[in-house]
Amino acid sequence: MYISFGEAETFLRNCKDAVIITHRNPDGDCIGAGFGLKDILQQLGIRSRVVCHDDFPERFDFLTNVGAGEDFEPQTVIAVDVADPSLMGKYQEIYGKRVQLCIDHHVSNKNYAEKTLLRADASATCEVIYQLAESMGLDISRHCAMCLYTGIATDTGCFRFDCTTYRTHEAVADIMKKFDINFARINRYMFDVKSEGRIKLESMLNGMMELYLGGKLCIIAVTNEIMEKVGIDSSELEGFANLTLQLEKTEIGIFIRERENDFKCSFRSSGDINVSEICQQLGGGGHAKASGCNMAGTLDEVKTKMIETVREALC
Ligand SMILES: [Mn+2]
Repeated sequence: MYISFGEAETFLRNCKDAVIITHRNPDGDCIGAGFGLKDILQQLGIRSRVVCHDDFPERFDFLTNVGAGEDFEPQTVIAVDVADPSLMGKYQEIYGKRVQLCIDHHVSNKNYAEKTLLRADASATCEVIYQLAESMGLDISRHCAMCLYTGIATDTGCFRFDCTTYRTHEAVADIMKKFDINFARINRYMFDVKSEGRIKLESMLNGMMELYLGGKLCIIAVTNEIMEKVGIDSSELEGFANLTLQLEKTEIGIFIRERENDFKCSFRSSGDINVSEICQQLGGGGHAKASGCNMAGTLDEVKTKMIETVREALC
């Protein structure tokens, strides 16, 4: 059931001992939303714990160093930025069927929770949480402000992507007005600072771009072998997907990364093609301009399937 800000407020004010689930391959938005909501609950006198299938990458230490939360048997299950319970990884089995509240901004949200606060026009789940705090009349903490800023900045590619609206800027303007935070420093760590392995991989990138369908489709695939060679793990591949759209004629970019048992495929659209629809055909989902799906098989099989599906979508 989709709910309003008012209903979400009532839920939050009356909940107890909450576990907050983020998605696997955690990014700035789910980490910011998880830890930001934890702060808000704390303000309301409610204890909570943030969980994730994967470790939080080190560059988010400035948000996660408050600790994930106490150990307790949760009475409330909340998911943030999780469009589909399968994205919870190992937590799907434990909590997937009993999520009471989901806060999200993915148009492809599977409506799996008892109550869903969905704002598909929001740039980030952190923007939704900012609006929620506003409507609750809460003065958020400085740490919460850093969490929400980071989620909004990362999901908008530092306010460049299509999902950025005047409301996004208003939210961030308000945060900037109220808090003395080194935003430039956050941006530097989110967008500029890279590991040596990542720099090595980026220098290999030009040779790894594969063009199909007359250049309208660009695929970059990073295998475990390549990651091992340059010495990075998949948590450092954030932001790579956008590099598939650098060529002017490219309409769809797909960034494929190998995982243990399958391939994670991130789709980007530079124009009018809705990649969320393409990904939903492949069992995934996301946003119109940025979506993803997971595919099993060999890399060649996965690529063939991608090319065929995109070919049909381009017709
Ligand atoms: Mn998000």
